[in-house]
Amino acid sequence: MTRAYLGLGSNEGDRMENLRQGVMALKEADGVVVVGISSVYESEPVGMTDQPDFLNAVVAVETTLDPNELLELAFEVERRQGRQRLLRWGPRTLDVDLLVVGDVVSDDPALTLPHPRLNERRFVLEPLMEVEPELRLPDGTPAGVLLERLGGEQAVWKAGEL
Ligand code: X6L
Ligand code: MG
Ligand code: MG
Repeated sequence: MTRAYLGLGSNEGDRMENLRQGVMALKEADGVVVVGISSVYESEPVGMTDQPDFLNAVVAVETTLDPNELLELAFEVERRQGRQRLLRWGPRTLDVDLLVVGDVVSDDPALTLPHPRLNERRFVLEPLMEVEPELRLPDGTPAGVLLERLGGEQAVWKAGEL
């Protein structure tokens, strides 16, 4: 079994419902047991700023899937929630990102682990720290140190529970 952390995001349609359906789909998937769910956090969009605000959450799972199988599952869950890929950083009903998968380190462009921009994103680190305050990345860096290193530029606020 491998512990993995998945980042969920939505800024299109019924955002809370999209996150709930995403978590339900993960709970129903073979080879995955959901062991932790963060609160839901709201924040302004990063990257492409002219789009609706996001809701984000982090889910911890125990899985027998390998990273590529987990990525396929993430795409399938997005697709089931009606995600269309029109613009790279554009609005989405549901985004499911692999943040950390066990101690896997990979620079494969199709699946970089840990997630390459994890340490720049408060909307990922806040819920990640809530669900696993003691988490260390494969290189030993505590996730809490990454959060402390972030400036206060991006506001992220709690918006509910799944
Ligand atoms: C310069 C260039 C600075 C690009 C930042 C940051 C690009 C984040 C993409 C960037 C840059 C992203 C979410 C979001 C997106 C989300 C919130 C992305 C991919 N996803 N904003 N923006 N939550 N709040 O889930 O993360 S697009
Ligand atoms: Mg994302
Ligand atoms: Mg994604």
